Amino acid sequence: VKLDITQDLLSDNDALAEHTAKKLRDAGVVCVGLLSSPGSGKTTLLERTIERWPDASRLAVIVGDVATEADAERLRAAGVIAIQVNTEHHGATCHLDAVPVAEAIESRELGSTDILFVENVGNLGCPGGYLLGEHCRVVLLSVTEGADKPLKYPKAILETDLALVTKTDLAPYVEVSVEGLTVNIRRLKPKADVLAISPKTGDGLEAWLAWLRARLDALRAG
Ligand SMILES: Nc1nc2c(ncn2[C@@H]2O[C@H](COP(=O)(O)OP(=O)(O)O)[C@@H](O)[C@H]2O)c(=O)[nH]1
Ligand SMILES: [Mg+2]
Repeated sequence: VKLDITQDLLSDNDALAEHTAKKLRDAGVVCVGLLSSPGSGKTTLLERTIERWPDASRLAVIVGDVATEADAERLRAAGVIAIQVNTEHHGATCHLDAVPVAEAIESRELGSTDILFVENVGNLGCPGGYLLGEHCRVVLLSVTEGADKPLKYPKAILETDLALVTKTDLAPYVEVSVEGLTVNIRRLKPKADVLAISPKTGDGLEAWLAWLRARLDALRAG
């Protein structure tokens, strides 16, 4: 007899993620998951977002890495509550699952938060399929990774609500165009929402902030 243990574990994970998503929705908090390869600029984007959000005290971040507290420290320095999850203490996994996220919000007063970001462990493959309780998911694809990555990691495109083509300031140096990446994203998902940004120069950040505000408004409008 072959038992599908993976399926059972995943359905437990999904049930907990659903509980987290409901708890956050009831508290009026929109939960935005960020997914990308290591070094695509997730934490940098959050730092620039925190600087620009009208009230940084209304943002919070749960950040996953295999080891170190480095990203949580960067985010605290930028002015938000940041909870670091080190996956080496959760079986050294290359992605977050619903348990540490649920634990992180368990004892928190959520009413004063607008957006809870969940920065996943840097990886375009492993996080696919693991719901955490996010209401929407964003994938970052930096031009420095090459234009082919959407095609190689299709789940990262298919399971997300927005694709951010990042580090556009570096496009001329790596000979990858924003258009080339966008074409490959849309080969998988013709109607994908795509924004081109450079957290370094600030290009595109207004559109990103508007996208976030629209998610928050939609959640609160029910
Ligand atoms: N040139 C350039 N560098 C960037 C940009 N965004 C992030 N970086 C750099 O990329 C590196 C990795 O960024 P980080 O935010 O730590 O990536 P994470 O691992 O996805 O959280 C850092 O050295 C950042 O300064 C960008 O838009 N342009
Ligand atoms: Mg990071």
